[in-house]
Amino acid sequence: VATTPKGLPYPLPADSPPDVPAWMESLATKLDSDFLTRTDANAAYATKAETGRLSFGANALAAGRGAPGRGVLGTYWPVWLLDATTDEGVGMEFTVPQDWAQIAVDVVLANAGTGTGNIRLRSVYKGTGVGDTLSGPGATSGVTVAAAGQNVQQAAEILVNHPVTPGQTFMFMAERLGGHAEDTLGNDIGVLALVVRKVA
Ligand SMILES: [Ca+2]
Repeated sequence: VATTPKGLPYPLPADSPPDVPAWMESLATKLDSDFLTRTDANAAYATKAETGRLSFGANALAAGRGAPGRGVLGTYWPVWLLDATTDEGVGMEFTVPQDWAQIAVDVVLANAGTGTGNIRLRSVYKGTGVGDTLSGPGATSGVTVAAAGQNVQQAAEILVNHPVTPGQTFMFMAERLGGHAEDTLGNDIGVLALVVRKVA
């Protein structure tokens, strides 16, 4: 059996006689144009998956609590430096996209010095709509992670499966609680980015 350019079995022998009915020819052509190959489907899915992620680099983040400063790690990488002994944070706002029901947030960071120990991180967040009064955080959550080596990139999920409302403005702050008992790394960390992921 012959096949069409996309591999669909062609309902005609390869050496079709010239008197093959026109409707059979047109049916074969239509089947081929409607046929979605696995390769095409995978390509379409990859494109859609990219719409499930919002990334905010250091330059898209603003100072929140404390007095965090800007810095550069590894000669070229712009970061926000968060202190070892006081509480400091950086963050942003974004509009929740349509069809997003739950999010997770990763903070992408690096140990900015030669010290070792743990980093206590906390997320502060709130969603509001037009007419709502801006106020303090509606919720917070914290996590402790081990610091990697100096200038080694690591990611920590600091918000897990949180429900959101499409169209709302969502405020998100990533804080390092330098004064927390579990925060034992004795030098700054550098925040490279916050990555918001759609999980549902
Ligand atoms: Ca500390």
